[in-house]
Amino acid sequence: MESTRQRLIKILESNRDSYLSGQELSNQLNVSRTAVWKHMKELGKDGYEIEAAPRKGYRIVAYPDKVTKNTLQWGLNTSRVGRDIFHYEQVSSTQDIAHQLAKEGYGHGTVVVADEQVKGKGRMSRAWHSKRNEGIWFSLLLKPELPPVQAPQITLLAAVVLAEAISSISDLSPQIKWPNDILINHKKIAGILTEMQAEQDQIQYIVLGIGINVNQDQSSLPEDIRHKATSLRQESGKTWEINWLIQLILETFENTYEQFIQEGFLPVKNKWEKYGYRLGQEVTISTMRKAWQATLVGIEADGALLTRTEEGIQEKLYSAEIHWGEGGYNANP
Ligand code: BT5
Repeated sequence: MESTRQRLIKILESNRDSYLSGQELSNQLNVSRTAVWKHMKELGKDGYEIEAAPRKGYRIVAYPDKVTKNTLQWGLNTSRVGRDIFHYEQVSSTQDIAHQLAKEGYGHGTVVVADEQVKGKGRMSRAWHSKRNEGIWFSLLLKPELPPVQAPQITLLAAVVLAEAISSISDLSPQIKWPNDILINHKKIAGILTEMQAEQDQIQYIVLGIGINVNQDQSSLPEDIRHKATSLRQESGKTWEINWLIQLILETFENTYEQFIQEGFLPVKNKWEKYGYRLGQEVTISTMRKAWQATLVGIEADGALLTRTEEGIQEKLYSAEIHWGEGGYNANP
């Protein structure tokens, strides 16, 4: 059931160009005029700008960029992703909350989003900087009916979603650095963390964590990563509306995910390779014991990176350190 507030927002939105009197709104919503007025005040606190003209009534003039469950769900064009949204101003990590919600029985597509994380996590216990209101920090709960070996495909899919979403709204050229970093001009703009609970042959759930730097300028990125990190604003010179971006990503995710469920991994693989960083180029690969040169060929269905040496020997890599070469990611500025 939609709340009165959600209905009120919808009515105001569909009458953007005209005024609605308090009486009309009270009739349509079936609440008192005082209740209408109270809701208006609450909307104002959430950043909606509502013009109240004497004898004419109310009219919505601007939407907030303040992220709330309502602003995110308003106009969200998905069927399952984002039906349940939990928004917090500050959390330790959205991942932990999403795990908790999974245990409480929340379903596929549940979103946990925060303005700020004080203990944002990267892979292998690394830290993820998630300052207030400067980026998108969210976790998506997924319940795919797949065996655990296919989980890496979902991570690769998420990277494709981010690259596609960024390309669709800008002239920027995002690239996916294997396995899952999104780079623009060799600098990291987004990261993905996939955590899974599984039985032997079935995934119970996946918590897919996505962090995207949006409105930071150089000085608000922590010093230790400044040389290798960037934000949408730095790359595009524009400030971006966070609500709208999250909606775009959720919608792109749902479409790509549905295609993956129906058609399998091939479309994801093809798109991933379209954005793959340094694909077709030679890089240096190292493990604890040796270092060698190889050309990056593509990705495999199990998430491995396919490489080929000069002698034509193909090898699948699951983990190794890659030196991205002259002017590449991580190179000194
Ligand atoms: C990642 O790990 O890139 C996964 C990041 C996932 C973050 C999301 S935010 C919502 C959800 N809740 C969480 O707590 N996490 C997820 P990894 O590939 O391990 O990269 C981590 C490394 O990236 C760090 O060691 C830094 O070098 C660098 N880094 C940290 N914060 C960054 C930032 N904001 N932008 C760019 N690089 C960053």
